[in-house]
Amino acid sequence: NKAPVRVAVTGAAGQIGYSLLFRIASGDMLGKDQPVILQLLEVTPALKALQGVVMELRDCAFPLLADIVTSDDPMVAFKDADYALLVGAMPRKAGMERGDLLSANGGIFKPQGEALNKVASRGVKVLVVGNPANTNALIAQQNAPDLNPGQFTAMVRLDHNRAISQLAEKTGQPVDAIQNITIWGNHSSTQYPDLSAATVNGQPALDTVDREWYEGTYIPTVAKRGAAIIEARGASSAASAASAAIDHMRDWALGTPEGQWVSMGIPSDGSYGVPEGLIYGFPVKCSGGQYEIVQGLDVSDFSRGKMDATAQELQEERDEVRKLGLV
Ligand code: NAX
Repeated sequence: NKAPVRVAVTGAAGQIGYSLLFRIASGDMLGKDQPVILQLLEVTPALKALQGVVMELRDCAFPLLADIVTSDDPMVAFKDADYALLVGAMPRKAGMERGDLLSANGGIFKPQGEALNKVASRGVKVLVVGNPANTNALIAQQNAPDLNPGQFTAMVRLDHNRAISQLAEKTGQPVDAIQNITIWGNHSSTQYPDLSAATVNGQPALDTVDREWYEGTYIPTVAKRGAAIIEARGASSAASAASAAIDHMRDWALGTPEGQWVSMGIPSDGSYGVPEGLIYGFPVKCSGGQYEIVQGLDVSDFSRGKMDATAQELQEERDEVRKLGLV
């Protein structure tokens, strides 16, 4: 029997948490042979609701769920954590400027980065889901100087999965016929869902769909899917976001399938001309618990423009949080 690993989740009493925790505890994230200890962080007023979620988790009698810890203190919730899923964040409210949003989230992700730095396992894998995810990941990373910057990642996997499903629907093919889509850049409307290297049943995707649909319909549909879900459901994506978080962590920990890649928001090493240090969506392959950027892909002028625009937005966010003294 494997020893349990510690999985910290913030915002655990929220909507995404309500889908995510049950999937982690059932073994969907780290495998059906890997026991887990859940370490759940919430703000003080949400601890009672969190207790209700804990009751339900216990009521599932998951064989892999070794223990549950709850706290409103990141120093407790992140203690010895092997994985940390940072879901709790301050959402944008009507009339909020980008600076206000980044400053409110700085108040969350700076202390959480500091706590991870002090008490998490030295090999902790961190996924930031809470928006603005890329820049929140940057804030946490910059406040954790004793950890490797590469241990901090942001979620663009929901966008990646949406991009697969939209193409599958258009071509009438099953989702597993589709491979090697990339989401470049920010988890925002400037993201670039790129089909240049994607295939449908091994054939180039861009030979099977027309260019006008790709540029005029596909890209904006994927990029604005979050807003379409809110419009239809009256609430933001939750189960699909949780599922994407599971996919991101599972692939990072256990590896991507041979010959395929996925999209992760990771610190840029300058690959593809993306300014170093930005937390930017890249195509990656994972094995042995490490990710590596897929190199050598062709970048057309169209792609270059899109990749630069989303990098530009991330640079502006970084400038803003620098001004605020958060990084
Ligand atoms: P909810 O508002 O339902 O839940 C968030 C929870 O976080 C609340 O229970 C709140 O009490 C808690 N929280 C707030 N500050 C905290 C802190 N300092 N420490 C611990 N917990 C704290 O939001 P939910 O729908 O679950 O979404 C969570 C975040 O995911 C939001 O920021 C949302 O924008 C973001 N999303 C990111 C996505 C992505 O693809 N990267 C997609 C889905 C989602 O929109």
